[in-house]
Amino acid sequence: MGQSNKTILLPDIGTADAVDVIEIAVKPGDQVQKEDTLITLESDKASMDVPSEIAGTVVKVLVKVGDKVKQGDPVAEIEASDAKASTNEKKEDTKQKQEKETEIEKEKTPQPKQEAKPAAQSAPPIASGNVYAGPAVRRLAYQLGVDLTRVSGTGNKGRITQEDVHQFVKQSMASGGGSGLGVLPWPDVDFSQFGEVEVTSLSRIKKKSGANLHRNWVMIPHVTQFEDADITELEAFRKANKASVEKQGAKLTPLVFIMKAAVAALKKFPSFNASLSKSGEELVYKHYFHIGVAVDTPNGLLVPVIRNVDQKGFSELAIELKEISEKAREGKLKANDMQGGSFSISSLGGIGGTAFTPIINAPEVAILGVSRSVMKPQWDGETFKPRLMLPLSLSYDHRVIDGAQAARFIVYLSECLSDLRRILL
Ligand code: CAO
Repeated sequence: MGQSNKTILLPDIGTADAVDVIEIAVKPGDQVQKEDTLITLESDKASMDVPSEIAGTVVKVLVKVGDKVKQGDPVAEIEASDAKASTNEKKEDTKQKQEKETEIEKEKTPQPKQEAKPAAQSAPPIASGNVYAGPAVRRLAYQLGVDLTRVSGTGNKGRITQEDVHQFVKQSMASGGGSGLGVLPWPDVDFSQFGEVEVTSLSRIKKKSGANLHRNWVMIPHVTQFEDADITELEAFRKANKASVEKQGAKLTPLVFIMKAAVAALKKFPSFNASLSKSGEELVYKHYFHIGVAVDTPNGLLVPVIRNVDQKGFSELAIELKEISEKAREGKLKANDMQGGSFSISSLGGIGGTAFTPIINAPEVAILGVSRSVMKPQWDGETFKPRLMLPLSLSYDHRVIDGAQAARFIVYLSECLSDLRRILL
C-alpha cells in the first residue's frame, strides 16, 4: 500500500465570494475517512461542510477559524492511506456530497413559519428557530441524541460548536442525566471543611448494581401498589412444617410461600411475567417462571435467580434459597446464576420496616417488595380480630401495566397467601 500526501483544495462552493471558516473538525494526527468533514464554512445564506477527498492521516490544517476562503484555496494536507485514493477522480463525488449535506441540513433544520424566499430555500439557513449550528454539529447532535435547542453556543454570534455538543453530553453524564435529563450538576463539596471525614471506594458490586439501579429508576416509569396480606393461617402452616424442613438443613420462611403465590399470580396475569422488546413496541411473554431473589451480601445487593419455581415444592425451594443466598454471600455466584429472571422479589421481612418501593430489575416489568409481618386488628364485620398481616409493595412498569391490573394482581396474590389452596387452582 503506497503513501503520499495530498493537499485538499476548496472545491466549488457555489459562490465566487470568499466565505468564513467557522469550524475546524480535524487536527494533525487525526485519521479521516473519505468524505469525513474537515472544515465548515458559512456564507450569508448557508453553511456547508468541506469533506476530505481521501482517507488518511491529517498532516496539517491550512486554515483557521475566522479565515475567509474561496474555491481553490488549500484546506488541509492529508497523508493518504491508499495512494490510489488520492487521485482527483472523486471531485464529482465531493460535489455530490456537498449537495447531500445541503439536503440533510434542509431536512433537519426547522423551517421558519413564514415562507422562505427562494434564495433561502436553495441555500438552507443555519440559524433557524433558536438553533444556530452548522451541518456537522447538527449531525453530531443527531448521532448523540442531543436536543440542540438545549445547548448554549459559544461560537461566533452564539453559534453552537462541536465542542459545545460534547460539553453538553459530558455535563449531562456527570449530573446523572445520561439520557438527557438536563438536571443540575452533582454538588462538588469538600466535606472536610465541616468536620472529619473518611473516604472509601464503593465495592465492585455496589458500582455495578448502582449503575443498573440508576438506569432502571430513570428509564422505567415506576408506580408502587401496596397491600397487606392476611397470613395468619399460612403462619400456622409454616410453623407446623418448619421442623421437617430444618431437618433437611434449610429454613421454611414466609418467602418460600410468597414465591409460590407470586407464580400463581404471574400465571393469572401474564403481563407481569413479560418484558418490553428493545424497540419498546412489543411485549415478550415468558412461559417460564424464574424468580430473582434480592440477597443482601456484605459487598452489596445481588439478585440470583431460582428457576422453574412453578415446578418446585416448598422444601425444595427453601433448600435452593438457602444454597443460592449462601453462594451470593460468599461471592461464588456465576453470571449465569443471575440471568433469566422473569419477576423479582425483594424481602426485607427478616429485618423489619413497614413498606418500601423496590426498583424494577430491567428488563422485567415488576418486582414485589415484602416487609415484616405484624399483628393488626382486622374488622370481620362484627368485631376486630388480631390477624398476622404481611405488607406487600408491588412496583410495576406503568408503560406495560395499568394501575387496575396491578391492584388485581396484588389482591389475588394476597388472597393466595391468605389461603394457599388457591395456588392449586
Ligand atoms: N415477616 C416476618 N418474619 C419474617 C419475614 C416476614 N416477612 N420474612 C422472614 N422472616 C423471618 C424468617 O422466618 C426468619 O425467622 P426465623 O429464623 O425465626 O425462622 C428471619 O425472619 C430471617 O429470615 P431470612 O432473612 O434469613 O430468610 P428469608 O427467606 O426471609 O430471606 C433472603 C432470604 C436471602 C432474601 C434474605 O436473607 C435477604 O438477604 N434479604 C435482604 C434482601 C434485600 O436486601 N432487599 C433489598 C433490595 S433493594 O435494596
